Amino acid sequence: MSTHDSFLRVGMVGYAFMGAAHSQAWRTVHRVYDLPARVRMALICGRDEPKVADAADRLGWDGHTTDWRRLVESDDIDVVDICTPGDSHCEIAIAALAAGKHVLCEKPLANTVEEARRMAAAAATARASGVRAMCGFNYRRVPAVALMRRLVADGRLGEIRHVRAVYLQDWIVDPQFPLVWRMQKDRAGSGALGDIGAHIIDLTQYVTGQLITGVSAVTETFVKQRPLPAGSSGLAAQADGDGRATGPVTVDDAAVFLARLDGGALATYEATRFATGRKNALRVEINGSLGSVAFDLERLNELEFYDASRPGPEQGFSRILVTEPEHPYLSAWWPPGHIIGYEHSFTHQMRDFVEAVATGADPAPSFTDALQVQLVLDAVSRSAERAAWTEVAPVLAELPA
Ligand code: SOE
Repeated sequence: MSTHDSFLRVGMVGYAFMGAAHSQAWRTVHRVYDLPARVRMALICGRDEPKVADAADRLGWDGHTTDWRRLVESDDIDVVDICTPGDSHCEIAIAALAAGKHVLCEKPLANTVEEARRMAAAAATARASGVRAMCGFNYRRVPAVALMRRLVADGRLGEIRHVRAVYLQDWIVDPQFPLVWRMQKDRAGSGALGDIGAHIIDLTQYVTGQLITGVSAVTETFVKQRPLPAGSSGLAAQADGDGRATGPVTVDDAAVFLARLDGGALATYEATRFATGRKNALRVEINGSLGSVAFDLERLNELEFYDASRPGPEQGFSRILVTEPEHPYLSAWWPPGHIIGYEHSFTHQMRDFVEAVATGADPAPSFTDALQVQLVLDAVSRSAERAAWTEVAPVLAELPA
């Protein structure tokens, strides 16, 4: 176990939305759960010195740096947490693993299959010396999602026939919303597909235990040119009718696809940033031969369950309030009925990661699991380009022997 005086010393790269969410979880996790190692928030890294100094102070980090290489090579760091845009995941993760640091990397794992493959290979090599790597698909750790998985694994749904998953946001409906990094292919890899589609791909595969084998997809970029963000450089600029500098949106705004899963289920997926009025609506419904479950992230303390084995007159969807101590992750929180929120999924993620690292177990999802999601994303993009059914390459073929 690579802990120091039973402390795991964390260095985090990035301090925006995900950096803040991860910081909140690192601050909390060993105070909520009884863990084999406590967490020390040692070092935070960002490119802008005054901003990263402020972030360190605000988010509770002991020190800050503008040099991620210094962070990954430091003898005083055990874990590197990567919360940067996708274009730097591969380089930072591979350097950190080579330096013997355990790595937690935000989703999607990388911007391309080629990068994800190199990351998974580096993680496999590092694992031989006890170094662990995990990808941050935090929604796996929502208690109601973990309960769905348990119900499926216990056979309560029988044979799974249908998976219906959507992830709907609306934050760029306004065409004047600026061309931030999430709309640039070289920074983000893809748009709604990789950012939020990746979540529903991972979540549905996790819950059903089935992998996507092929897809038929359409994608669309509804607003093709947007105003440049203040202070941006390096983007190919044009001018709009009012003389403001604009640049091209190089990713999808929405991706819709159907899929086959290897256990025989049929699935449909929709990921969009143009669902006006829908802020962060991740919804999943799964129908099996013996029952169904339905989950909505905007009501994350609840799970709808239809149990077809109940007597006819009693049948119907029931609403489980997922706040009991027997429910996944909840024994350490509040008394039943005292609900939790979005940030708890990250605390649960850190709990599982710290436990795995400190006890020498493999955390999940591994980089190989995340590579498999990347292969699905890639198949979706290629299917949309070719307007044709596209098989998902098997993940093992992607890894070196
Ligand atoms: C995008 O808007 C985003 O912040 C994703 O990047 C996160 O992964 C998702 O949890 C919420 O939406």
